[in-house]
Amino acid sequence: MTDTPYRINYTKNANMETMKGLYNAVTGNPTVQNVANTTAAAVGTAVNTVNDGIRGDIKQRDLSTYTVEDCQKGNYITTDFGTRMSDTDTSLKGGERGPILLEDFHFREKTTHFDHERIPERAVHARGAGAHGYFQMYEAIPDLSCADVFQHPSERTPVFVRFSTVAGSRGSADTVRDVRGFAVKFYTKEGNWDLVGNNIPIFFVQEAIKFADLVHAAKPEPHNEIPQAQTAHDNFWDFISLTPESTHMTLWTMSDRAIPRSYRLMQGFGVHTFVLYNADGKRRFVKFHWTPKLGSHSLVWDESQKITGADPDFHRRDLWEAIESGAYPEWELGLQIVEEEDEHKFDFDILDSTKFIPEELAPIRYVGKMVLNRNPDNYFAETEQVAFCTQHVVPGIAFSNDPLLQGRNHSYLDTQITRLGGPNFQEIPINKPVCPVTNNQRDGAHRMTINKGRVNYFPNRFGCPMTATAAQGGYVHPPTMVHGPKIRARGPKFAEHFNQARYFYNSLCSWEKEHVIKSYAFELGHVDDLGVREKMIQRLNCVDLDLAQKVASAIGVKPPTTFDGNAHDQRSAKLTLAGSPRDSIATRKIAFLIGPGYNSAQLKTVRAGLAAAGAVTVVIGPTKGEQEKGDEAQFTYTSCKSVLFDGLVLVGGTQYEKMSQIGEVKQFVNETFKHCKPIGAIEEGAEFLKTFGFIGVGIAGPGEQDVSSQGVVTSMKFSPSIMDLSGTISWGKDLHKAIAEHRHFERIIDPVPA
Ligand code: HDD
Repeated sequence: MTDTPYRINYTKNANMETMKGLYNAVTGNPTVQNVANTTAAAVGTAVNTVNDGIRGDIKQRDLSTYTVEDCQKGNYITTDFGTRMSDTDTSLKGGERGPILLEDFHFREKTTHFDHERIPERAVHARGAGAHGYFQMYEAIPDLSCADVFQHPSERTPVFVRFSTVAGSRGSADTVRDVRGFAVKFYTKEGNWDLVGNNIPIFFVQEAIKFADLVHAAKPEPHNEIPQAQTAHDNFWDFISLTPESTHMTLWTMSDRAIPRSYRLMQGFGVHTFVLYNADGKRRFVKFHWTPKLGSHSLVWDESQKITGADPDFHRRDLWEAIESGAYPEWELGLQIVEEEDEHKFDFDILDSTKFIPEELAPIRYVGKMVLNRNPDNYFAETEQVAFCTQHVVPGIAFSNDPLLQGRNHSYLDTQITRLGGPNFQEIPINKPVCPVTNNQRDGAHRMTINKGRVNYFPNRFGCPMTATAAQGGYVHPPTMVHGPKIRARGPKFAEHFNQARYFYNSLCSWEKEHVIKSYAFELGHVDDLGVREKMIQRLNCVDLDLAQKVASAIGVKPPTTFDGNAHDQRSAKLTLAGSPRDSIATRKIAFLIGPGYNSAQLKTVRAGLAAAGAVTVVIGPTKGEQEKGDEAQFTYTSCKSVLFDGLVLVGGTQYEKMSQIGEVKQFVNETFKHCKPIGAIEEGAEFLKTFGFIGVGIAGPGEQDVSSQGVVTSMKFSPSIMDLSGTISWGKDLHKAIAEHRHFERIIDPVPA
């Protein structure tokens, strides 16, 4: 690999020693080990030349010193300690048919390594996928925070992000109904900052001390370890029904937010109220928001259940493929700021993580963006070994007294010690900061650093390493008043649990409400204990009477007749997924189902038109590979399912009477419709679609105009300009709109068999 220059612009503590240390720590480059005779300016120039290419960032540079090229072609196979081996397939035996000898050091070493290759999976969030990228500010915000990561719009801070589900094991499916983890590690010049959030802005419990109970209840039941990666069981709802503060969170997890279409198409939230402080020590409260550029979109429940079988790696694959194809996922970082003096002005407590701060009360200011542009080289080394800790902060970012956050600050460091085998996990390449680590920590399992010298304590007669003042970039906890008796209690506003739950439910559009009702009906329908089901209906009846009644009727509980809560009508247009941007079809995956006689010109034209707008097109034919007119099919009717796509196109020419005899084809079309996805059809394709008799859907007939109805876009006349988006109307334009809409929930889908 060539020696790419990269950026270090360390202004805050810009003395020569720091520059040297920083440079050497990051590069490990012997040619610049001694820069003592060089001027600071020269070092600055040497390291300041920026290469913003994918592999040019400072963290990638650091990681590359540990990276070994693929397969090591041309090398001989060796033992772990370097001895070349003549045979790695046959063990050393006492005679061809005799016992294996203890002397076979190669067999023993290879097998012993294998025997110890697994580490404990994460206690929660075991299933995940990660990616590298960068964070960049739009403008500096020194008024809000002195953190260096927020000051330089011209610079890119490397990040590593890990998305995850919560409840399932490492090998569980991606698309289960669950909260999604959204953990971001910023490799800043002042050390690592970990923002360990979720895709839902609130949490189940108010106190960290309840986390173990929550997770025990959510995980598979202890006697038989069933069910995997789902909360549809007695123990979970038993806990929830007895924990009224959780009601609000379950409204979110029963909503479509818990079945995202993609990690790329979901929001992220820091959840807690954090604190930002500036160079003058002025503190403000902040909530962090990640908003995806392509909008927030979800699956439908029937579909997500089917994907768990059709492609358990659905989200992992989606993230990987998007990055490999150059369609880099992007989010904006938003800040919701609350002045310190306004801490108590809300009717909820901002320290209570079961509440969000409505945007109407504190608008979001978008200050930067995050782009993920590189897949990991090695899943285990990077995504599995990455260790996020909420307590990893940098000067300018601090904690509020949220008891959930305070407790998390203990738990994350603690868990890594078990998971990663000791206290030196900060030396694992993916966890290493890009700035120097200089302290008196020594020893412990797997210590990599060879610290020279006699001193491993402080103070010492050499005064090293020095403590840093705030002006020297030291973390000085912003002075904060702490008062009150030592007491196991919570603030008085923590006692109210249902107002925001109702606020959220009020804000949902009609199809979102219907999905929430069906989700509760599904989950509680798996609960055998009648007492638990009854208790849950009592909880829901503190949120909304109609919700409680409909769920009760579905789960064999007597529906309540009068509402038991505060019947307020507050709502926000910001909380419905229906309000998310719907103007792009970038990265949507569209299937083309073709059969004998298909029209190749139509196929090519429509594919090219969709691809030009950023969509991914996939051909499904009777056989894999080259088709009768030379087009390539990536899948066959039997090797893939409709649930893996965002929409379907049926071009003309195909002898659909033959296709209609094939069960998989009929299921494909029915399911696409049932899951409310866009369907485009031309000529014979439109006629074929008519045979399905979808209720209320208009379809173009012979000699008729193009028809776009409920996301079904049909035309009886193909023209080479059909995908021209510049005119006022065209089939292509309507198809584009239907795909951008993502789902068409106005359809009547109940009678559709699929
Ligand atoms: Fe947690 C992992 C997010 C509450 C204890 N948590 C973990 C991960 C995410 C979150 C995204 C996976 C990180 C990764 O990809 O490696 N957790 C949250 C959020 C919470 C939350 C948004 C509430 C606002 N967590 C929470 C509490 C505790 C924990 C209250 C303990 C008191 N979380 C853990 C953990 C994990 C973890 C057991 C498991 C693996 C790990 O930390 O590294 O320590």
